[in-house]
Amino acid sequence: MRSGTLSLQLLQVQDPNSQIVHALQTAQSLTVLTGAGVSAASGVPTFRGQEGLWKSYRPEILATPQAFAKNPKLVWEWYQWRRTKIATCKPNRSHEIISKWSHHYSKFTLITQNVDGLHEQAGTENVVHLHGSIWEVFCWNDCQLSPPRWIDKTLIYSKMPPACPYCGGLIRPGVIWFGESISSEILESATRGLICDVFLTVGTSSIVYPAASLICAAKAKGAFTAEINLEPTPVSEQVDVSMLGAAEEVLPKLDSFLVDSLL
Ligand code: BV8
Repeated sequence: MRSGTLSLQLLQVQDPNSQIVHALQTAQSLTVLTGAGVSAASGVPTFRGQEGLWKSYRPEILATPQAFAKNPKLVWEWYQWRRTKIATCKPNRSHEIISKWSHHYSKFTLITQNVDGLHEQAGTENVVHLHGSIWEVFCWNDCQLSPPRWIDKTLIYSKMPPACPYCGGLIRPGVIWFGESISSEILESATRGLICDVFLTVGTSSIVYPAASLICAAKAKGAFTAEINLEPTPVSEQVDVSMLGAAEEVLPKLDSFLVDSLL
């Protein structure tokens, strides 16, 4: 990215008359897509950052059905470690601002790749969980006695890997792994969110599909598109405005310019 545009990007957030502020002030409908960068300030490790979760593991080792079939205990140890870490985390200013905006716009959609549940904890309306929830499980054998999925907030299982209470087989985390399809219901909910005045992507590396394709799909349908990230991503050159900065600093700044119009 050219240095000139970098300073321009930062100006977008300082200038109450910038394109992004005008777009948010005049929009009737807003869709936000979030990734791990939104939860970073809450203490939830990101996937690909310096301290990223993937740094110690490769996705194909842990986040695939094949990995689980091969070594369910290792995969559950990783998810159990993440659950115990996430259980101590609280929503941060990013979650709070997105929640506030979710109650303001007449049509609001939050599409999140995050599985930590912090958006719901912050009271956000209309959350689409593209990659599922770390606080849900379902039977690995899809046994007839068990529901499709259920909430299970156990932090330390007495037996690893944990057993299905309905059939005695295994349970698995209720998330979408690499190579697994996202349900048509969830994809339809996300697709409905593409029809919006503003599509804002926050804190995602934009390399995991189909999530990474959404902002350009929204732009093709006429949305004003903007990105907030600490660093450029593969979509930075394609969106209308790419703002470089920490979400927990940029979102409150943008909100401060909107406060009159949001009242
Ligand atoms: C599928 C599990 C059909 C839950 C995860 C094209 C089309 C369709 C599929 C593909 C395709 N090309 C390739 C594929 C296959 C694959 C894929 O995308 N691979 C990638 C690696 C190329 N996609 C799939 O398999 C998907 N399934 O499409 O089904 C199909 C089926 C078979 C074959 C083909 C297609 C399923 C993908 C879901 C995978 N599951 N997680 C869990 O355990 O958590 S993905 C994992 O990465 C997380 O869910 C996470 O959400 C996701 C993306 O990561 P980010 O959230 O972006 O986090 P990351 O650390 O990468 O980045 C953080 C960013 O925040 C950074 O940019 C950083 O700079 C920034 N940041 C940090 N701090 C801050 C900040 N920004 C602002 N402020 C801060 N403070």
